[in-house]
Amino acid sequence: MHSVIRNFAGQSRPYLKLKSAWSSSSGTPILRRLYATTQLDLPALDRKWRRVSKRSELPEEGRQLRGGTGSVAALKNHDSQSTNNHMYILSMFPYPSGNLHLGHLRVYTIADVIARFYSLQGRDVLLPMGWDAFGLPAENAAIERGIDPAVWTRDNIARMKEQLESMNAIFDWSREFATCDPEFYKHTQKIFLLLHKHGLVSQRKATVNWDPIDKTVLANEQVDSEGRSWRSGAKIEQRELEQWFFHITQFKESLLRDLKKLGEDDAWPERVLTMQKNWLGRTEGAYYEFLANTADKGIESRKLRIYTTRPETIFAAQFLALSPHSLLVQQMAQEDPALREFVERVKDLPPDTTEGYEISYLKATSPLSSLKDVPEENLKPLPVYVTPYVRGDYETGAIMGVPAHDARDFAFWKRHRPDEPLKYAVSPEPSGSISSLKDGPYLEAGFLTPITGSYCTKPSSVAAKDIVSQIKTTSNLAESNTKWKIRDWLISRQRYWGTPIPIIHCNTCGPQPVPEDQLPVTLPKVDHHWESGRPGNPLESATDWVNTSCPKCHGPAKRDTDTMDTFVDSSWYYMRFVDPNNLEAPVSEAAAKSQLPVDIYIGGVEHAILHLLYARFVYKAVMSILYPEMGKEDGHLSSPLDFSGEPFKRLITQGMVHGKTYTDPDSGRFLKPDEVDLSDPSRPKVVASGKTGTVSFEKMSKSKHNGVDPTSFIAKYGSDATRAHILFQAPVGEILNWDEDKISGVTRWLRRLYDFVQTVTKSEPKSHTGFDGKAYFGRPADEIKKMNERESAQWAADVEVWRETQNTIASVTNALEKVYPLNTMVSSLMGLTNILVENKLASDTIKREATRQLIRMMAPITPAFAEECWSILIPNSRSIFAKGECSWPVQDGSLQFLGRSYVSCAVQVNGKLRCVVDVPLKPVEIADGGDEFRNWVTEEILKSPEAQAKLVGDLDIRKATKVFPVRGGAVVNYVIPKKKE
Ligand code: ANZ
Ligand code: ZN
Repeated sequence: MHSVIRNFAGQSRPYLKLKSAWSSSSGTPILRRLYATTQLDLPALDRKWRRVSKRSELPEEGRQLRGGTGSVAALKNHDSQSTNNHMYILSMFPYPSGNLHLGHLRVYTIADVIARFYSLQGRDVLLPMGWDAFGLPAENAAIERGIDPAVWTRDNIARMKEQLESMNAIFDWSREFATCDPEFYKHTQKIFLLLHKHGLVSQRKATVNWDPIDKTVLANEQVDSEGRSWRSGAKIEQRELEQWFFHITQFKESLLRDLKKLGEDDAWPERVLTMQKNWLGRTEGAYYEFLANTADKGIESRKLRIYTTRPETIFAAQFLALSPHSLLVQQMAQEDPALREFVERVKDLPPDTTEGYEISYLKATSPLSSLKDVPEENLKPLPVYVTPYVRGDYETGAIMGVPAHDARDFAFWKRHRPDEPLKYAVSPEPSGSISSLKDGPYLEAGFLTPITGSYCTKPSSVAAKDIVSQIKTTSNLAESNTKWKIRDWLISRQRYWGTPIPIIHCNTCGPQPVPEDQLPVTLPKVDHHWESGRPGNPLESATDWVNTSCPKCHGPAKRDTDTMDTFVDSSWYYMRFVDPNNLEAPVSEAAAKSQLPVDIYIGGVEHAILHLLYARFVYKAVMSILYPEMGKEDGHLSSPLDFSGEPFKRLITQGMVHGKTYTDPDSGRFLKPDEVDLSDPSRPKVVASGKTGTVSFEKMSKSKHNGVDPTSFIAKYGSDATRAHILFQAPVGEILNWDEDKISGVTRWLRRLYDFVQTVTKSEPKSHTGFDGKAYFGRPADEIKKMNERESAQWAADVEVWRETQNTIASVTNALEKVYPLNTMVSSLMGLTNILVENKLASDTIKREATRQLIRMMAPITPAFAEECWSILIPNSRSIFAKGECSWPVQDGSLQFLGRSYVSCAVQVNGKLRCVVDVPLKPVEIADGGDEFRNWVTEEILKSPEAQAKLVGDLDIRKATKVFPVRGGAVVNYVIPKKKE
């Protein structure tokens, strides 16, 4: 069949290529086949529908696509909507390196699929895109090639945007911005000043890596393991410089507290929550004072202060240990030559050493002795050791040794007191029984053991608090202490390509904020600097720019020449997308309240710590100042630090994309594409040696020659197949091993479905009338019975197809809601396609309706393909995505009628009716009338008690030599030869 090619805007364009019906052999064309087969040209389909959607977008939404910044007209779409219908989906915005890679393609595909899904569900979806455009690579390119970083960045953005467009996503480009746009960084500066005003920013001295050749500050990543600059090779110096800090530590309590909320309903991955928690690093520890007594040696008895993070284990303390560097040890060493010698020998040993020296004349009494009813055995004075595994520069330089609960203490104890039994204070058993504990340390928390007297059976954490507070009250020999690992965020960089810090330094008035009406402080042009290839921060030498007047006293003053860490830009960009053209504020109250926070945030797990923590902090800090009602259910905040709002409701972390890598089995060398012969894909041959190359999947990199260019891949296979391939190959959260060969499964699927769609339409009334599955399958029992008798095969097929359709709707919707199992969405859709295509018996109505549902479900993944099929199915439709035209399918309530229902089967033996029994509807996978069917139906008949009773002896249908099913199994006639007497 030669299908008529429908085309867009009257042009004749071969979206379907004709496979040559003529093939030439010995120069003479011969007619090989009567009909040409059609072939789906996916890339052409892409181009067609991208053009269509571009055209239809413009007049309708009134979009004025201005390059770079968004338009006010586009805003109305979102801003006027009620909050709860709004859905903000965001993928982490890219750094404009100039090249889109597969990691980008993967994350944006996921985002777009989810966005299209919610849009089909009638939600008002926001899917913006922008550029994280400040940062070092642009500056390095500038230094190396003498071009302005702004120009380099703009070029890259243009290139990447073009590449991005080929993936056919519904990004709202009207909101596009780059963080290096002055319109954007004006507000980055405003945020800086807002935080400054509220005491959340300050300047203080800090140590930085200084490159004395390039005269510049380096990030830690730019210093190699030998302490040399990655660029100049100079030995890095540590310098004390004035640096700007954001006081993230002030928000540490709420940053920790609110992780709980993010953990509900798996909104954020457990792994990310744990990393954030560890980064914040809250530990509740305590100081204990032990009493060191000495008989002789003339050292007065004195207090020994130790630090512990497991205060409840004090009951199991079996020794004290001091650092060789501690003051007490230094003092004692003067009187004790053996100790002096030991200290000299061991003081620089590594921290895993078990070397130790017992100070035999020193014994320590535990502060537990100040408590009543402490079991006697805990009050024996403890031996005191000196050992280098106790550091002199950490806390008090002294510890209590708990061999039963600490691995280092255990190793030490085993060496020095091998015969003394361990004392356990904590047990995994709620009863506190230690019977399950072997002769080794138990490192976890648990329940206190009987040796702890009245604390027995208490959980570790509770006991820890109680013991410390009890000792504190009775003797003041304990003090609780909470520590945090998180430090203030150093945001200043001695770099050009970043947001200038909006501060003016005046010798008289000190640092002054740049007045609001002078924002943004824009970066000066310093082309001469790039051209001259000079190192260092060009802002310092831009004298016209640096020299200014003090906003307060108007005397001569200088601008701050630092710029902000690019993490500052990405800590708030998601706020800007909901209000990209606001000149006054980073984001207006109305936009913030109706559209923030982000509903679904998608990105790489490499940002699990810093970016997400900074963004959470900046959101809390800025919103608690600007719109505090957003951070408390009842709208009242007792302190800004209590703000409970979070910027990202759900976080989806996608896995990496690994590339197919070929290695020479002899040398282990990575092979370039032209060094491998892939003519037999199952056996990659090393060209040079003829041996079979080793195949593995590795992180993509230039050195492994395993990179894949997404744009050329899309050009070859079309964006639809590429998108489906990406999703199909791995669950969203896991590593995706990119194997080009595997896309053939996807393209075959699309082709097959496309052919099927065309056969379905042929038999078709063209109007799109609603189909009511519940009424169709839930019709009265006697009618169903009649259907079964007349057309049981067709009815059974209808039931099967519709049941699969309904189940697919449920599983696909679920996969889209959960996001991580999107790979199963593709397989469900492929499964339904198979059932539809292979089912020859279903009625036209059901085939048509099921196909419509299937195409609607495919729309988020394969938008152009779905558009094309939809336009064939519903020729007068505007677009499968047009609001009101087509919504996301929901189950129609027919499933209750689609359980494998039974049909009555009249069983005849040798032409005579013997019984009528119920048998299930024939599953579609069993072909009608074949041997498989005969065996199946015989087994089903014999499951009925009536058949079992009647069909015995001569009537045993298992002995039949011939079986004739009639009307799809409504009647089955068995021929059983009579036994000869
Ligand atoms: C008793 C104990 C029992 C400990 C137990 C641990 C487990 P962080 O988390 O790194 O702060 N410690 C204290 N000061 C030390 C020093 N100067 N040099 C070496 N180790 C020192 O570690 C705190 C824990 O490290 C403290 O808690 C202490 O050992 C040890 F089952 O005290 B612990
Ligand atoms: Zn001044």
